Amino acid sequence: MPVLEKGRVLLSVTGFHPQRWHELLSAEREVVTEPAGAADPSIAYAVVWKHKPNLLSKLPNLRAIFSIGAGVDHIFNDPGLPDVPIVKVVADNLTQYMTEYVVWRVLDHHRQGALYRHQQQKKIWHEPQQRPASDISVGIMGLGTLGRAAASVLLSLGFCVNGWSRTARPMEGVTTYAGDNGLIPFLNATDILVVLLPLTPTTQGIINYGLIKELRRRNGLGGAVLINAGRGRLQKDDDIARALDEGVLKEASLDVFEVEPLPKTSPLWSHPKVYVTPHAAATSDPNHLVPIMLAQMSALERGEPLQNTVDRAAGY
Ligand code: NDP
Ligand code: OXD
Repeated sequence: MPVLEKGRVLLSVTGFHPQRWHELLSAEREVVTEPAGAADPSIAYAVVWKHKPNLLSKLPNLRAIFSIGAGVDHIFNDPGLPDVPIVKVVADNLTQYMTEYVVWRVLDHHRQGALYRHQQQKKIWHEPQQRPASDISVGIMGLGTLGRAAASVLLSLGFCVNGWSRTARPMEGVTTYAGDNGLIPFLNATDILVVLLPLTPTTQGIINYGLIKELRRRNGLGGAVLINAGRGRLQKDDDIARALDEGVLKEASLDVFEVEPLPKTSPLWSHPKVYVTPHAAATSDPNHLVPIMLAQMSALERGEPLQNTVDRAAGY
């Protein structure tokens, strides 16, 4: 016996065409893309990606906001955000995509992919020295859902793995560090830095020149490496370019940028030490995610609690 009436869904996205999300949500629920009037009382749920500011505060019966992505910074950009639960994406296939991206980029740097691409272009037949994965420490900044999944595959490949989180997050086989006091020791013990942090007021701009300088530069890799698949505004694009040019960083793989799409004028596009992907590390697949959202709406209406809600004070 439901304790709440079946609610309608507002689908509000910018930056891509939401047709497939609309079709799949409509299989079970009435879906609207614009509220009817200022205060549409029929809408119980909002499914959003970069929705229009102050849109949701006008909905008097809103029960929950569902983010289309694992990151929820786009929701906190709304100055009129209503005080209802926010649900983030936690889904096996998105986690798998991110693990693939992280392992792909770590292996490419570890196995000197950039050097081989250069050698092939120049038709150079030369075998550089190979080192075991156990010589390399990969440090994962953000040991949450995505960070832990990537850490366990990297461990199985033989890498040493460090993790840094806001609160203590022990993980077998991983050397973990937490909070402000743990940051410098974590960086000093890390050769390849993988950033999987959420963007919050605390983490904005954290990947800057000063932080990069703290990374370990041992013989193994021939220099520190940065991989950012978290959010672009965690990093200072110019500081990364400077660190690369000065040799403070050997190489970088960047999936996210301060401004997206990355402006054509950015030197990162053509930097020989940078591997650019267009915010594509882990895509949100509606075929996989909409059934999870619909199940959560039905569960709420049966009186069950929502899963994977955001801690509003922490901002993620
Ligand atoms: P989680 O919320 O599960 O994990 C976040 C981790 O970051 C936690 O370990 C958390 O610490 C840590 N953290 C947060 N704030 C701080 C801080 N101030 N200092 C230290 N550690 C901090 O998030 P997910 O793993 O699901 O996702 C991570 C991010 O990945 C998303 O927010 C999104 O921005 C990005 N993303 C990017 C995609 C892409 O395609 N490029 C796709 C999907 C996600 P604690 O464990 O103590 O809470
Ligand atoms: C996400 C993303 O947050 O795609 O899921 O960036």
